[in-house]
Amino acid sequence: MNQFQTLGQFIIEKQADFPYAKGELSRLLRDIGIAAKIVNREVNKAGLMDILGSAGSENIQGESQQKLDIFANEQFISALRSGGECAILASEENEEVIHLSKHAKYIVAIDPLDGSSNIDVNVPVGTIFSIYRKSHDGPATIADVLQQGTFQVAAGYIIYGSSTMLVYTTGCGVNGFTLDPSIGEFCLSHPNLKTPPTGTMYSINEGNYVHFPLGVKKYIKYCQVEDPGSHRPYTSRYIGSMVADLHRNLIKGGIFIYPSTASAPKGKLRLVYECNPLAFVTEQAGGRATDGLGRRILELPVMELHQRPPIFIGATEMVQQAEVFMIASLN
Ligand code: P6P
Repeated sequence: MNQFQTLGQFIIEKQADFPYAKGELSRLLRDIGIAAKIVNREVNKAGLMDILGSAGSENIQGESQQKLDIFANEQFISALRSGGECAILASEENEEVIHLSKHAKYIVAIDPLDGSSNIDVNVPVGTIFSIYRKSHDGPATIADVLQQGTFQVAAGYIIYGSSTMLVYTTGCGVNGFTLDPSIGEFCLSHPNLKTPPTGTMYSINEGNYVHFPLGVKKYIKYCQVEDPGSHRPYTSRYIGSMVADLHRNLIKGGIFIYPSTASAPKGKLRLVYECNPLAFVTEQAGGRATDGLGRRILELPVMELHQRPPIFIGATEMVQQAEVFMIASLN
């Protein structure tokens, strides 16, 4: 007997929190949930299908596209097109925005399958999404996608891991839903999810150490120095799949850092598709997300679709401590 509330029941119940809501956002979240279930099915059997490996093509980022990247992208485009509640879809896999329903009032930015290079080795991957309201009357334009993160109406992620979870916020806290394959429904498993104020895990690709800013190097050493009073040395945990690293840290407490590196002088992770949605979720869960110098990710001006900032995200006290080293090391 399933005693959990389903995503659909929860969305309808919470719709009452928005007195002027007419159901469009509820239907949009439903459409994302539907596509996520289809993607989950393929991710879970990827090893059995001719759907592993590279598609032999590159995305707008110049990254090798995996067959599942393309499949996932197509599923979200299809679900949002048929749902009719999305005016424009900006996908990390596409160079141009995709115009869907002319009279819809919502904009969606999505990374359909983040971390997909990990699929062939069975490491968790994820979908990341952001929802904005069209900022004007008339047809939606690219300007509607380039909105500051504080204007997000909703944001969340799906993690395809040991179980499949959908975690999202509409600005009234964070709730997590676990997919019950026996009934094909996302069920409320993590109500009012809060991240611990501090933690003992730090996530960063230390292979880039020599190219890190001095403040990051100093913070890494701070994490590694023995200090039983503050539970140091911390544990290093880096999966290389942002949704998986973010989700673990959100639940257990930790910090994820992707600073500037030699190959990514401004950072690697995209402001629109990864940083803003995950920053919205993290802040709503009581955490902090900045560029390492105290500027909230959500307040960074969005100048172009594939913009990349440094990101320090996770437990508030850990992010603040890293910022102390970053600011003290500014030349
Ligand atoms: P690196 C995956 O390619 C991704 O976009 C994120 O999911 C992940 O956190 C990051 O890149 C890993 O990058 O340079 O450490 O391999």
